Amino acid sequence: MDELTKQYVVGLRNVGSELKRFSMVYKFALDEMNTKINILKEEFLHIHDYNPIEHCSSRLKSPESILKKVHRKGIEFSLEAIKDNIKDIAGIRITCPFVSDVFKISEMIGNQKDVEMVEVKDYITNPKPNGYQSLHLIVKIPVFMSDRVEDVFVELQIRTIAMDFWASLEHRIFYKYDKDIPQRIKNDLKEAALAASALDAKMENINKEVVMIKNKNNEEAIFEDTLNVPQPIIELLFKDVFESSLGVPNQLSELPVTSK
Ligand code: 0O2
Repeated sequence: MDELTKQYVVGLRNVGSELKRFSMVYKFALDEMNTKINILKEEFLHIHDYNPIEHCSSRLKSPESILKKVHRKGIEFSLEAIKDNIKDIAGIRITCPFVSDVFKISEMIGNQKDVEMVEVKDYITNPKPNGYQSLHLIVKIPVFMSDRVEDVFVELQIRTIAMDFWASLEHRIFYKYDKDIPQRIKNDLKEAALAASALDAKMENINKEVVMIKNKNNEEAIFEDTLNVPQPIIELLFKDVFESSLGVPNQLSELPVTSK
């Protein structure tokens, strides 16, 4: 191999290694963000006995897709410029049962000390003209490498199952289809988005009502359980409270206690 070819091969290897490291940083950012989301999910489930995340998936933008975006946005062709300007190389999609969960998750993520909220696009409050609904967040998180800390952008798309159903099918049917689509079809698509939104509102209301019924039943069950606690134990538990605050000992004997 002559000197020039050697230099060329070494140069290529360096570029390859740099690219590999570049994409690794985004993979680590995804790993880190996924861990954060899992912790939130498990803790929320533990405290509230409820899971606000139905599904979570992540992806790294393909090199082809990155290059297309570089071209489309007229970004300078360097790793530094790509890193600064393309903020959705690492992407996470979170699907939630209800609209309120979407905002709850967004708030919990935003409250994390090492997560910087860079951009919020609320297509739920303000849907896109075609009907698309979703909450998009661009966050910046630190990724700790062996020799440096990299601040990495991650795009989070948070939406309900109904919004995701519409978006996934619309994407399949003709998102980025650059030919003209008849207005009638566009209207139908928007109508479908409105139907999905109405379904979300209905399901959220049903859920609220059922939660209220469940809570009321729980309170009644706790009250009944309390009544079933043997009288000596209740007296023991509340003796000090009654004697000190009322100055009347043993008023509890009037409670309809059934000892088991
Ligand atoms: P892909 O193939 O899904 O990754 P920007 O990212 O800033 O250059 P934009 O459009 O301002 O472009 O960003 P925005 O509005 O946050 O949308 C980014 C992503 O949201 C898109 O990624 C889609 O995944 C999704 N999205 C936006 N609009 C629609 C829509 O009308 N229908 C569907 N199904 N998805 C949508 P990409 O990179 O464009 O595409």
